[in-house]
Amino acid sequence: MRNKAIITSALPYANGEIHIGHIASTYLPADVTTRFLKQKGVEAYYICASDDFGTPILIQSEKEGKDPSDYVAFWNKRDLEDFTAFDIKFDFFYRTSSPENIEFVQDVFKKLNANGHIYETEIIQFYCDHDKKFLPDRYVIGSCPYCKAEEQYSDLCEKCGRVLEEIENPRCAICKNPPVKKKSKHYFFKLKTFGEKLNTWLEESTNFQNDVKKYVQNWIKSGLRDWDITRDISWGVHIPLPEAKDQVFYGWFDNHLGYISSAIKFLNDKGIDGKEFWNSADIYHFIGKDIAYHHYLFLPAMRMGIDQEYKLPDYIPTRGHLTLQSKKISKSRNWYIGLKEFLGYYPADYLRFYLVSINSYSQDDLNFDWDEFATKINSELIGNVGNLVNRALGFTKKSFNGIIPAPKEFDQQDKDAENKIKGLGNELSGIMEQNHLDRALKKILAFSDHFNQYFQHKEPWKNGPGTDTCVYLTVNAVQSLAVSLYPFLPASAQKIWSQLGMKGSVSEQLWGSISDISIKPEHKIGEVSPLFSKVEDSDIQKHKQNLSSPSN
Ligand code: B3M
Ligand code: ZN
Repeated sequence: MRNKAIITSALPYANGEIHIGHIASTYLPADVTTRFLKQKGVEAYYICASDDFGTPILIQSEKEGKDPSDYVAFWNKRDLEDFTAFDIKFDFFYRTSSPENIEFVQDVFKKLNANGHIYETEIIQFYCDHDKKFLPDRYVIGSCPYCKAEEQYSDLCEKCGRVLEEIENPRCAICKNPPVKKKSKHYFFKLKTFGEKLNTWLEESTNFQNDVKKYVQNWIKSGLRDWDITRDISWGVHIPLPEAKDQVFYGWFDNHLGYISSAIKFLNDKGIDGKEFWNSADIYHFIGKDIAYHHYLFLPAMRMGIDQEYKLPDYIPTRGHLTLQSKKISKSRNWYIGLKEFLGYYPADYLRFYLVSINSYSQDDLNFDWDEFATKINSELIGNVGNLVNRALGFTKKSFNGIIPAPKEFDQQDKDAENKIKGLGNELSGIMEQNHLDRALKKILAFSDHFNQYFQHKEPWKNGPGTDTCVYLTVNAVQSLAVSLYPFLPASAQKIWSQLGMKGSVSEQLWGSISDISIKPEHKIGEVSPLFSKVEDSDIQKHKQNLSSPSN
């Protein structure tokens, strides 16, 4: 682990609201990790941006009669609002359509070209005589040649999931007239020639998940294809060559460069040498498994192609997809829950808690289930964590007027309890560094459970000889809980912190303080109130009903 880090997560397309599926695999794990690294004293920055270019965005903005730049500006703002409400705390949220990114992308292209990694070829493209437009990707609809499903886009059949060589009965998506074929000169990136280099890099990297590494290496073995990086549309980063001034780059050529250009802009504005920082930091790209190809092959190959002027990623944490009530999330079929909608029902921390706890560090898909959500919140978050905090602090308030008593003698149970506190920070640290966030959260729950039982055994309400030591240690355990829960549940951790009567913000506490017995006798705790409120079954039934409304 270096003492500097840049963390990114897959850039959201600027064409629709963020839903719970988006945050499970990338934004939440990246946010938890960044908060943790900051607590460890790493100079860490979480950088993200909206992904503004591409055919689907242009089509959608045209459908809504909006200028694409206004259209993406709207979603950029809205997405950031939703992320912020969910306590996803970017240090910087920018956009791939920024002047900095455009300039950077063009510069990278020129360097790749100068290094011999680009060539041009004439390809045949659909063209609409009526609209006077080339029709890439989603601009053509027709029938799938395999399963005959109608109204499919030319790049992919959503019915049978196959990638189409050539669609049947092609029609222009704008005017519905049949297109003609026309020649167009396209630029290709020589991905094929990077196979060996990529393979060696993967072989030597120790931080990648083994299963991902294996399937990426299999792709390399079965042969890589060069990438067509050109699109004949107006919305995108323009190709910086006089003969191609009306063409733009494919969205996957420019978007991941937005990680770098946004980070550099942010750092330079702070008065830090951005490039130097990038090259001396740990670089994390958090992604979902569907974009592994782009991040393990295309992205590193492009960085290699410009002599690694910007270093390759050290970590590419790759996670599976979220299903909803065991069904694939689909916006068009209205089978999804918008983040904003969810936050209208429950606090951010409920969803953060649930999603981290079901999300292993693997490609396995995970499932959002309303009943399981209610059970986890009620029995684990409230029944365990909420209970301990409220019990310990409520008792201190009631029986000690909120003043921490000095401990007396320690029996074996007290010594065990003290050792739990002293060991917690280290116990969690390694697992967090390996990105097993779900396991770390489980350990925190076990810690809390231990203290619930300890408190129960000691029966301090009987005011026997062990009472002072029990209260002293349990309140210190609550302090450990606040600091260790902070990356996962920032708002609740701050509440615990305030109820403990601690000054400042829990976010400023270093990780090492988890294992300090830092609350001393005579300390006065703050106002005590319940941290959470129960998830009601009647509400859960309503949420389920909402989902299965007739629009499905
Ligand atoms: N905008 C969204 C996705 O495919 C896409 C990610 C870009 S990351 C550079 O998940
Ligand atoms: Zn047309």
